[in-house]
Amino acid sequence: RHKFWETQPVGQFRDAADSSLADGAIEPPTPLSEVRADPYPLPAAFEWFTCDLDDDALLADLYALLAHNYVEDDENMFRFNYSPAFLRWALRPPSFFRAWHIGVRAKESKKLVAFISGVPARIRARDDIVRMAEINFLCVHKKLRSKRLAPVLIREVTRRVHQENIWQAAYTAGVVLPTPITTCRYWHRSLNPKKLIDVGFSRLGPRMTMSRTVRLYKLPDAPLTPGFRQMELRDVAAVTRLLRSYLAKFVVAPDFDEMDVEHWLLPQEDVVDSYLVESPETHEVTDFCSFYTLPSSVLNNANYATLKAAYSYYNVSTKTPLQQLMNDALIVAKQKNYDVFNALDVMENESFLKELKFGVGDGQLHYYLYNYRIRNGIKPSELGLAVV
Ligand code: NHW
Ligand code: EN5
Repeated sequence: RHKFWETQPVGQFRDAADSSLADGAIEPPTPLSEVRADPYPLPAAFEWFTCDLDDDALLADLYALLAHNYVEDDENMFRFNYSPAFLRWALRPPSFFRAWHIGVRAKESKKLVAFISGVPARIRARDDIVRMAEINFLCVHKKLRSKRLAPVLIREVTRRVHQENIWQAAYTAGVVLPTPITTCRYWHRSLNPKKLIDVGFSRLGPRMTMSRTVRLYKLPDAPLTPGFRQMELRDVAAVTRLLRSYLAKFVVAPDFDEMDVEHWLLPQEDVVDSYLVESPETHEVTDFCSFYTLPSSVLNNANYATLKAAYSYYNVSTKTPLQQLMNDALIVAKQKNYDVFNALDVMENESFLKELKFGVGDGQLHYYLYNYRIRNGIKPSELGLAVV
């Protein structure tokens, strides 16, 4: 049934009943000298191409490949539209490897037709901190689908990860593969309900009028919590401390240091936004929230080309109730003209979704580990890892 995935060191559906299988690596590392030295063969018309994201022209090509061929919802009404600045941010965290930004081009035209990427991360599973690759942006041009190109891309990124002596990976997908460690639901909070209804992202509820709907989702003009402000460079140490102690509660979570926090959480316009609460009395940083910006193209709509979406990222509350903190996040997102605020049911998000008028979406996000078993999986609320 899964001709490719059956050959890979991932939890197989048939292993579920086998209680002799322990948590941790599924297969041991091999000596680096045994890692295949040359790239996997591609069909003759194509060639491998390591992408240099410093190069604006290449970045524009990658942007275009994804904007036209990346993930759509199940009814093909919307397609993720990651911005060039976002792609640079997502693909160049501390200690990234250029060799893990892998393109496939047509030999003749040099047109970019497929892509896969990895970035390094330290991820903790229970009490085991593991060097991993986070794999993302797997994309094959629509005209080259169903030709078994994806397994070649996956084998090639695996080879290049192995060359760095890294043997595990984390990834997410909207499709079911062998075997998710957990399955999350998307929730959506309307900020601009009229536009969302006009583009078919949401519907007018039963017995609701447009004006009642607009009133239902109305938010204050400015955040309510005293001391709520944007995160700055000088906050990196305090935010790292807050986040590290918070993420310790989850079964699977990243092991962030200050360099990671500076990269992943310091605000960058239209890429990532982070806010914190600095106590007006003690000047202590007590709470933190963040979201990233991922617009979607609206396919086949005469009035609108894009939907501006914010995605909940990492949030930590120690003094301000999480619900109040996230309400302030909704308020600033509304001020910044986002149409919708999305969140998964990971971490403690269940505690505010219903109260803050999020509604459940039709999409799911499955989380996976490569060459690492977590018996019986975990609940979304035990997951402390957010990926872009
Ligand atoms: S999930 C987003 C993936 N991208 C999209 O959905 C974009 C639109 N779709 C496409 O571009 C985030 C194509 O449909 C793709 C498949 C390229 C998805 N993950 O070439 P074939 C990520 O980027 C399997 C993994 O004929 P295609 C995470 C499928 O099950 N596998 O299909 C990426 C089948 O295998 P099976 C996927 O439609 C994580 C085989 O591919 C998959 O032309 C990657 C069919 O290939 C998916 N999303 O191209 C894994 N979708 O065994 C990383 C399909 O069932 C693993 N497949 O026969 C770790 C590696 C590093 C390890 C380091 C130690
Ligand atoms: C790797 N980082 O399906 C990610 N999105 O619910 C790759 N639905 O936007 C994998 N179908 O429910 C990504 N509106 C997997 C997700 C792929 C994209 C996807 C879903 C998530 C989505 C929307 C639009 C549906 C359009 C028709 C949806 C309902 C919102 C409504 C708002 C008001 C209150 C009730 C809910």
